Amino acid sequence: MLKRLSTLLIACAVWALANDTSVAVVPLPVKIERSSGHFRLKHNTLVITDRETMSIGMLLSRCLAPALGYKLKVQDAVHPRDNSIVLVVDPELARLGPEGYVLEVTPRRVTVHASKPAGVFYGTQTLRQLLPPQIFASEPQKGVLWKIPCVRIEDQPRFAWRGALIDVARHFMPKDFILKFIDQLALQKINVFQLHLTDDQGWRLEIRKYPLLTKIGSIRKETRVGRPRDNQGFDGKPHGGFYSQADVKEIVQYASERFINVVPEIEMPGHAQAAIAAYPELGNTGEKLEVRTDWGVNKHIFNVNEKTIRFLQDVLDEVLELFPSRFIHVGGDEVPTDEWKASPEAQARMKELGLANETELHGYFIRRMDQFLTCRGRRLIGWDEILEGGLAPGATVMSWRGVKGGIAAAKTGHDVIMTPTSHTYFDYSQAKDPKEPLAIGGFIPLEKVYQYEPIPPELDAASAVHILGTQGQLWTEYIATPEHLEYMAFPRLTALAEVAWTPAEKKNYESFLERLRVHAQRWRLLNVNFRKFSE
Ligand code: TNX
Repeated sequence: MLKRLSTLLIACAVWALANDTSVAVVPLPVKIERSSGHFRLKHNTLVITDRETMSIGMLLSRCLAPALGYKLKVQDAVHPRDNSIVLVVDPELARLGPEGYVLEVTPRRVTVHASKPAGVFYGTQTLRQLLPPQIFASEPQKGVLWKIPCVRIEDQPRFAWRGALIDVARHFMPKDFILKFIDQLALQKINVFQLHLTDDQGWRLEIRKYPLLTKIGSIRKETRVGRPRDNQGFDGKPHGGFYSQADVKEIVQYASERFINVVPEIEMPGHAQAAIAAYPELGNTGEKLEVRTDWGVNKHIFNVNEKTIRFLQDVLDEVLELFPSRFIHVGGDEVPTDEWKASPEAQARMKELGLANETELHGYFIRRMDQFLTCRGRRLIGWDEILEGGLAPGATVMSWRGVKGGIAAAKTGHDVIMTPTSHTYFDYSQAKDPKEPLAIGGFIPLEKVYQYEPIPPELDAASAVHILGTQGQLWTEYIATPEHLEYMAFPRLTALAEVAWTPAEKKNYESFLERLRVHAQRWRLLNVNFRKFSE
């Protein structure tokens, strides 16, 4: 009898803890120990930092202020005291890696310890999610007690690369929205933000040496309505926009304060029509092209002249000045070689270089960029097509056409980011409801993303270390506004954030949905247009 009663009690306690939405943290931390009681945040609670965590403390104070109605004082102090949030770097915690942290909440104080500032930052993101959801409101909340449940959380990410990509080339997204999106990435502990800056339909980055790239290349005269095969014609309205170098500096700075690395992508040798429209000598035919108005793979690509290679390296020089990222993405995907086949110049070049075919010429092109970037202390990334013409020695591969490319690259010792269309393309539709907005195709519902496992079973442990992580893609052919982009991104990107952060054996879809329901309250207050996920 007694035994049964105690089993029942334990079951109740487990149920209560499992359903304890006061600890609704996404992505799920590695270890949470809950104890009774809480810490109460008040107007005179101090944020105590060391020199390295000062800016993190100020950011925390700033982001809590709108809902609190007051700004917590931040002090660089040696001794912790009661009624404080203590943020400290502690080399003793090296076992948790550069992004891990320990967060302890007792009735007297909150402490975040980590071996590096990044870990402290992630501890503060967890802390925000331990507060009542109203903390995400943009104006002072009356009558809310700012209680933080007593916990000890020990946490660290599974993968080093937890990414999101926005294609700002097909549809430009304003800078202020990009900053808002970065806030969302930070909250979910995503640490890589890839900006797809150039494509056939638009060049979105100011390059001082070649002003026509944006003067001509950033505007297309109109856009295809619907999908090409539906033949609904064009909208007759110009579309444009680009980031000035000052905008980029602001974006990169804003992201770096949130421990997010912005990876720029400059597409070559395909997806190049906007650049060729600006500078026709970069093309193969001399034909005067417009910035492309249609979608789909395009036959107009860069030529392989030394002058064009120099041009692109000049562009990269400015890109390297703007983006401190060690990884620089050069695209490399979807390169039909018809123009190179038809071009006497390209054929002569192949002969001179002793290359057997156009695929090898593509490989040569990418290797030239790899050498250039490697000499400057950076690392080249490209889509998995870069494997086909002989992989450049320093290259990292984004495996998008399934996982085969990723497996092949990892087996030969190259680093890989897993970005397969099967699970990480958030431009694909998320429900079969006819009321869903038009999507490019595909079907990737929330649970499918959640169940994604980035390490393919084909890899042994030695090769698996080359899988740096995973990334969600938001291609924008059919996504014209920030609201629509948020709708496609959330909550699927949140599911992928948990895939990338939480140990596989700790993942649980039911628990995720439970926590997501609380997260939805945060999104409402933050004005994030997420898709409802009642399923
Ligand atoms: C393929 S992913 C592309 C993009 C498109 C996307 C649409 C990749 C490397 N290339 O150019 O926008 O499909 O889903």
